[in-house]
Amino acid sequence: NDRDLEQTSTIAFLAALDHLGEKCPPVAQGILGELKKQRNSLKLIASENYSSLTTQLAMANLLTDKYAEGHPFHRFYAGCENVDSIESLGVEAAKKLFGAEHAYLQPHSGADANLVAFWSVLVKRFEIPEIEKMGQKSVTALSDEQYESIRKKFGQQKILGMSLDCGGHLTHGSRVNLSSKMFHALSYGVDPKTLLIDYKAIEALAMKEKPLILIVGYSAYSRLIDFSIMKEIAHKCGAVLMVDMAHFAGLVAGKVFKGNNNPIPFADIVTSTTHKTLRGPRGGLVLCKKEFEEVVNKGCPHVLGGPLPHVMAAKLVALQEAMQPDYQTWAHQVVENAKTLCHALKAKGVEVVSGATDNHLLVIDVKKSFGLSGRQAEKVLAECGITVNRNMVPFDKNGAWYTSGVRIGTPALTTRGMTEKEMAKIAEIIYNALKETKVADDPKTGEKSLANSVTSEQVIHKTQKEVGELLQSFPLYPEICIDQEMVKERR
Ligand code: DSN
Repeated sequence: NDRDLEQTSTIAFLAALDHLGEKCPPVAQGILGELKKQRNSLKLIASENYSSLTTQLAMANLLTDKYAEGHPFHRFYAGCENVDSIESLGVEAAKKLFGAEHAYLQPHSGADANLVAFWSVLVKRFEIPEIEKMGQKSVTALSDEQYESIRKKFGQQKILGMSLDCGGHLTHGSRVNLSSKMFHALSYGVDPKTLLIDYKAIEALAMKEKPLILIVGYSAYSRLIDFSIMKEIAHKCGAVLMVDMAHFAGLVAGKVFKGNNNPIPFADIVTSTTHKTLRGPRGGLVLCKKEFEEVVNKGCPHVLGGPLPHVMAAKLVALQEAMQPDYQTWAHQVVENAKTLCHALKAKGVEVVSGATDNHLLVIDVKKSFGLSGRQAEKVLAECGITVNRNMVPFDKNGAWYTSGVRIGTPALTTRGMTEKEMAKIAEIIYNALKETKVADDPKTGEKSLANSVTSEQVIHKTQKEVGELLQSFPLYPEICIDQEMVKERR
């Protein structure tokens, strides 16, 4: 049956491509170009994956035409029966998969999911009590003066999250993001010696600052987090515990992160993307305790535009896929692969930030290991057919543009079927390519450049060949035959 489904998906994919080739060739060519590019490179970007064709097709249809503001069975538009059905099934699937009390599938991204969470906490813990103190029932009943007095106090509320250079996310209070403008944003880092989360230091800061929200979660931290300790800290300082599990949602769903490493039982609100380890469509979701259900369901109009029914349909497909037993096997393999890659790189003397990995990613310090900036390492690896992204290391002196690190993740290649043997080979390929890369001088200043580097043609070709050989045994979307993909040029 799964096989039939896959074939149907493939036929539909090819038909769509053919149709687009006639109606809008640049789009068909872009899709085809991306397929070819992804087939021919080793995708090691920790936040990327390969969704199923079924997931992709659920997004590509007329559900996109429907407005459905509100939430299931409670809409501001007529004719939402089909969206109600899809969204409510998605909500139930998310609750079941993660063991959550409530789920909200409308956020368009992880950043949007975080905005929904922030605004829900502000409304629930700050705005509603203020309105009650004024003897009113709702925000719309306030006088202009009353409303203005509440509005002025919004920006005085505090959040405490992990800093960007230590592995946190932009939306957890970085100065370049709205989160630091909505809130008085404070951050915690990692221990400068071990580069591990320091629970005692977080507790001391949280007790001093008493934030409204304690944010836990990361984009570039490779070790386990004990959420029971974070819950205790939040409880002691009176904060709401919000966990952004965008990076590791698939490891929670796949039962790799259990007990104290599973945030769901401990956090008041959990946010996520749906396209990273969760392996679904590009989008976000929020899970929360009952207490926040009503306010989270008002994500639109609080901060979101109208829901995307076609993407929620794809989220339902992906959530159902994540409930299949082979998903758990896949999730465990993702972590085994990351550990193997990490050990193999360390064995060659490469400096791994925080010493090891317990999840799907690792950050290597390319400055300490190879004398390169992250940008230089990222560029040479891309030329060789290996896609990674440059990343700051804790307390990085090279800043966010050049960086001193490279983040490497295994979800996508695990979806392609690779296991420990291939990871050991990939570590060797990466090490050899970076070892042979030399920093160039900046043509303007004559000093060592952070942007330019030199790698011989010979090394690039050798590495490209090794990457090609490795990829041969792991075809991407093998059901899609390249001959059938040729898009007719229409003039
Ligand atoms: N851009 C994502 C990542 O790469 O981790 C986070 O939003």
